Amino acid sequence: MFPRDFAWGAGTSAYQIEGGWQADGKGPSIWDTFCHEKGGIFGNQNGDVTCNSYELWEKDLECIQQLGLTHYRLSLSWARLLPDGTTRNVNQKGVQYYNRVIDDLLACNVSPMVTLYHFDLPQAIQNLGGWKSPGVATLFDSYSKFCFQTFGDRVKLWITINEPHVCARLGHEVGIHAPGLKEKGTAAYLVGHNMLRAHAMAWHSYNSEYRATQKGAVSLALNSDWFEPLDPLRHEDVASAERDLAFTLGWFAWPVFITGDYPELMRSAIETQSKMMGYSGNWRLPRFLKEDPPILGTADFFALNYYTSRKVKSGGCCGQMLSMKRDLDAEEVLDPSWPISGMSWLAVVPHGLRKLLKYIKDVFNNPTIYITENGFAQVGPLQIEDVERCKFYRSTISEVVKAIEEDGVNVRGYFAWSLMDNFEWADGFSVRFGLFHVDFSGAELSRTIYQSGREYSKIISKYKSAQSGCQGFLDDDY
Ligand code: GBH
Repeated sequence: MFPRDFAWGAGTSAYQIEGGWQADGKGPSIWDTFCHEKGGIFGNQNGDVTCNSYELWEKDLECIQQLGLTHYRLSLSWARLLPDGTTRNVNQKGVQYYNRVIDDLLACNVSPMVTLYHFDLPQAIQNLGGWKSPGVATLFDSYSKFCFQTFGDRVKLWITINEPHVCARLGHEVGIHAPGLKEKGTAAYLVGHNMLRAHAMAWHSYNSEYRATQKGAVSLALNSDWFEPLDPLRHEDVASAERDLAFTLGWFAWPVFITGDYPELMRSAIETQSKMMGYSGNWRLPRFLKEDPPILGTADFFALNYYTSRKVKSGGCCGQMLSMKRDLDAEEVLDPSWPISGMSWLAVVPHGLRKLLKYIKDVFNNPTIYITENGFAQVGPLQIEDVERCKFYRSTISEVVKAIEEDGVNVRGYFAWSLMDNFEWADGFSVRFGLFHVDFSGAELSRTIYQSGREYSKIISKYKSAQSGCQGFLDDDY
């Protein structure tokens, strides 16, 4: 059974849904630049308009109400609020927009969970070096304080940074996300480091300046697959799976939840590769300095984005150059029994979520966990009757029930990704994650509920009525 105050939510992010990329004084972000200049996005698409939530927020609110959500997770566009990234210039129109969203949600009895940063750095800050530059942490801290000050009387759940792993790796190592850098084996570690410093500064600011009056909670959202050894009897596979967990979840979760520093496994793997390539010492994975804000303990809950699982075996690397892949020295494969959703990376493995939750409980000292993202993609011909996705949500949520009831994991919320179809980064509009379909070919951008939206809404209302002691719960099957 779910705890009484369990959060039933759905999520979106600013660049993926808002549009209005130049409206009312918004500054450009690295995603505006990346889509307009670098190409590489499916069909040359961009988020200039996307769901146009900047103008159509009421439509989103109707969707939220139709689902019966208790929580809605959205992100703020830093450059909409602070066009040049600094608090020297505040865009009041941006403040008004988010005030309205937050007030409308609360008026409908929906609690906002607000992410400060979901991939869309103000271009002005990129021009100063972006996340590679240590100074970004101070700018992020000022932006965060501005948001706590402006919205924190009403927002009680905060995520500082969404998926530092994805920003670092896809943005600075692989280059398929903004800002599109491919500085293999170096930049991602620096970016991850500055993201942790930025997060920690913001958490400390909240802790010392706002917590007493605002009484909210702050964390960062970490994405991880569940990794397990291809052959559990092979020592190399077991070690590779452990390394993969350390490089994905551990990279950020160890510093914040266990030691204040990176996993030893990660440090030694990087050092080994540096040496093999003829470099001395561990110069790629930075160390936290005395001047840095302490990282340990800077999360009031554990926010997990889970999508899929991998089997891992040793080896599989790769060329004569430094790279994260080389450092990781592990090969990820799919189990043939796992169905694939619309996207090749997204194998459907609901039981992997249960295992990952148990792992987090055991390794990171039994934290309160919010599943801040989880979802299923549709590609190809539109199916409003999306039976596979209905099954996906049912079985995923039943795995969460098992994690709570049988493994004693302290899960406090579940956020489906996403409220509606939106701009799926490098995949543009070719991939649909929504509980609502959005008609991007029509001027109205009309939202239509998928069958999976109805299904999720039924699940929510069953659990809600069970919690309030109504009859009729016992004969349901999830
Ligand atoms: C989330 O990240 C994002 O937070 C969200 O904005 C997005 O819409 C959602 O996923 C759906 O994609 O190296 O090319 O094989 C999810 C974590 C990690 C999933 C990287 C894709 C591998 C892509 N992502 N992963 S690739």
